[in-house]
Amino acid sequence: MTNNTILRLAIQRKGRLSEDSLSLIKESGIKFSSGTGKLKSTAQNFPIEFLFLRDDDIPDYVADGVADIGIVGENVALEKGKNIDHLKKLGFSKCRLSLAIPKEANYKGFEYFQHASIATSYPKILQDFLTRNNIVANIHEISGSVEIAPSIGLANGVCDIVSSGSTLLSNGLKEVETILKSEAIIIGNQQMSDEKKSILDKLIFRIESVQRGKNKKYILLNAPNENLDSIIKLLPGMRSPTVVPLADKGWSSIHSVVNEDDFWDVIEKLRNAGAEGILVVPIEKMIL
Ligand code: PRT
Ligand code: ZN
Repeated sequence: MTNNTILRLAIQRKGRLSEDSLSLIKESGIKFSSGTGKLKSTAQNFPIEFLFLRDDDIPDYVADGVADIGIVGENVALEKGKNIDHLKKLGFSKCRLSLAIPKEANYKGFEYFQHASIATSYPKILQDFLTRNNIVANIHEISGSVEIAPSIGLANGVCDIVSSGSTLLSNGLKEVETILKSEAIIIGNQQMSDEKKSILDKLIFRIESVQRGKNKKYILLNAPNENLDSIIKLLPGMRSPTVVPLADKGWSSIHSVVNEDDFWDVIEKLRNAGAEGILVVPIEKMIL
């Protein structure tokens, strides 16, 4: 770097986003110390500084420029975020924001919520949703333990984050509408300098290389030459598979990259097409 510009990234200090946020940074080859209790840390080999904060505070800090970028759930970015850019989805901390009601209640549609009272920590997202669906309801904003509101008579329903659904179930509630599907995202300040933007581009390039590798596997296999054509058809590779002759005459080794999702399918077809000695290797990073 020719100047001293540093990008400030706000990360959740302790909670569901922390571990995956830190792993992503580490997998991107950025070294730093993150001892417990630290509020700030500077990377040793990349112009970036970390602020460790409560997730609810991150959108404001980013909007104000105290931090340049931050990692939060989309639910928090939408609820608390004003004047911030949503820059990149990160694929972890997936959950949904849903409406739920007592499990014995009869649900026929949104009308259930007409003039009802709903407890939530997400009044803004909920109000937008209700307005879009022409529902007038009474929103009770509470900051925690939203799921107990119906059983103590505070509300007819809740609007809360759901992951496995077991919290709703154990509180006698059933999920009836999904308002938002959420995952961790990078949010950004809208007035970043060009120097900061160029550091951000480098960071995102690294993150994308790591993410791409995560959904792929590198595979190596041996096959008799007469089966090469049919095997190559099964393997897309980055451009096309690499084929290397083996010392054993009439045999070749083939190297390629396959998608995690169609992996078992492809392996089965390869075996049927005469492939042997198949090795599967994780990919750390994938640069296109
Ligand atoms: O202390 P700080 O304010 O920083 O953290 P926090 O307690 O506000 O947030 P935290 O760490 O709980 O969650 C951070 C983010 O993780 C959320 O904003 C979501 O984007 C995401 N996330 C993913 C979740 C869940 N899964 C989740 N299951 N956030 C909360 N929950 C809670 C939910 O509120 C409910 O109480 O888990 C319960 C439901 O889980 P299931 O599996 O029983 O359905
Ligand atoms: Zn929070």
